[in-house]
Formats: sequence, structure tokens, C-alpha cells
Amino acid sequence: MHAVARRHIAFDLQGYLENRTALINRALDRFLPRENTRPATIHQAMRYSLFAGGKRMRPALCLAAAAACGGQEKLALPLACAVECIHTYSLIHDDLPAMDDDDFRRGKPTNHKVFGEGIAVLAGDALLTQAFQIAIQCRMGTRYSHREIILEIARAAGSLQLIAGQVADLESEGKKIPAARLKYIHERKTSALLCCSVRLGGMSANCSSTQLEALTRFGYNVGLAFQIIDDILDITQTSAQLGKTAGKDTAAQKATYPSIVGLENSRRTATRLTQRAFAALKAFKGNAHALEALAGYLLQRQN
Ligand code: GRG
Repeated sequence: MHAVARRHIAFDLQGYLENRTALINRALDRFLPRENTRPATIHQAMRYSLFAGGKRMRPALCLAAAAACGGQEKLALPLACAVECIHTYSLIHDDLPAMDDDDFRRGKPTNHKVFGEGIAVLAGDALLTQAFQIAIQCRMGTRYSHREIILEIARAAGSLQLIAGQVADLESEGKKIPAARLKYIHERKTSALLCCSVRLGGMSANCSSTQLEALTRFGYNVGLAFQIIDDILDITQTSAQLGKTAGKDTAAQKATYPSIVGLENSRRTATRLTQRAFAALKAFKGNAHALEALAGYLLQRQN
């Protein structure tokens, strides 16, 4: 067995994920307007993508980070749901014909295929806005205010991070780019929101500055590893396994880690980044089992 996988043998990750996914889904259901709330089309479209069966990795990381800092996971739930809304919005927009033009996401037809492009744009917009409305419902401790929470989310989702990554991604299509440019894209398009997820979990638990710094290093490295694995899966798995169209990166002539440094080198880099993430968890003195198990799983995942 892989050395990284061996570390998590005692932790019931499957049980943990099932339980937290159910918790997150129930909370999302409470936070979102009902399907028949007028105008019903937009609420149906928002719920369609939100409940289409995502892995819920960002909210799970948010809850696990809260626990690692000695906090109550339930207090982090609004923040966990907020990041999942932002993630889902980014997927809906990424799938639009003007972006990646995809027909298949989370094992289902993409939002614009079901509701049309106009409603899909609006469903993404509405989920992004909804995220702030949900986040503000978090009960904060003494160290971090709602202002800091909102700033944290806005920065990760804004034009210097998530959007910057997507812009660079669009502008790099069909071009040969150096590995440093690809890292810039991955840091913004993927790592920023993962990093934000764990930081928010820590902040909801009133974490110390040392803990927040450790979570930042953990999230950054896990985020980069996550995207490299995503690039690898795009060429090694089928569409049915991924629940989205496989081979898209090659078809769109996108620069990926495997296309620049090869498959084996990409796997080694993802493993090295995950080991750095594990090293960051030392700050939690053995109290970050869920975070550790999640990072191990993200490296080994098959979809
Ligand atoms: C704001 C116009 C506009 C677009 C934003 C940033 C962006 C578009 C899209 C990003 C989409 C993307 C492919 C991001 C990379 C991160 C990634 C691999 C997402 C898939 O995450 P998973 O595997 O998905 O966690 P599930 O469906 O399981 O939640």
C-alpha cells in the first residue's frame, strides 16, 4: 500500500464523509430558498446543480479544520455551505459554452443544458450572492468578525484569485506555457478556495494565528495537489467514472501537469505537496485526524 495511504488506516473516512455529506446537504437545503419559491426556475436551477452529487470536499475540509482547532463543527456549517455555493457557481459558469462548454457535470447534464444559458448564468450569480447571505449567519467568537469572514470569501472568489485563475486558464488555451504559469493558474483556480475553506473552519473555531498559518499552508498544498490529481484523472479515467467529460484538457489543448512534466512526475509532485500538507498539521499536535485523512484521500481519489 502507498505510504501516504497507510497513515489513515485507523480513521473511518468513509463513515466520516457519509456523515458530513448528509450534515452539509441538510444545512444547504435549509439555507436555500425552496424549489417552488418564486421565481421558481432560478431556485430549481440553483438546487439542481447544488444537489447533483458533488463530493463536498471543500465543506468537509472546512468542518475538519474547525474540529482540528478544537471548535464545534456545527458552528462552521454556514461557512462550509457558503464555500460549496461558491464552488458550485464556479462549476456552472465554467461549463457554459463561453467557457469550457461542457454537457456533463456531477454525473448529470450541465445546468445550461437543462435550464438554458441565461438561467445558468443567473443560477451561478445567485449562488455566489447566496454564499455571502449564508456566511453572515455564522456565530463568531472573539478573534474573528463577520467582516473578516466576508473579506476572506470575497478575496478567494474575486478577480485576484478564482477569477484570475480562470482568466489565465482561458488565455492559455492552445498555447505552450511554462510550469510556473500553470502553477499560477492552479494556485488561483483551485488552491485559493480550498485554502479559504480550511481557514474559514479555523476562524469559526476562534483559532490562534499559529493555527491559521498552519491551515493556510495545509490548504495551499492540498489545493495544488488536488488540481494535479484532477489533471491526471482527466486522462486516466472515463467520463462515467468522473461524472464529467474525460479528456477535456487534451481536446481543448490545455496545459496540464501531465502534459508539461509527464504522468509519473505529476504523481510525484502531488505526493510531495500532500506530504507538505501533512507536515503543516504538526501544529495541531495529533488533533487533525480528519484533515489528515481527507488530504490522503484527495491524493488517492479516483474521481
Ligand atoms: C466566474 C465566470 C466565472 C467562472 C469561474 C473558476 C471557474 C470559473 C471554474 C473553475 C472550475 C474548475 C474546473 C476548477 C478547478 C477546480 C476543480 C478541479 C473543480 C472540481 O472540483 P471537485 O472535483 O468537484 O471537488 P465536485 O463536483 O465533486 O464538487
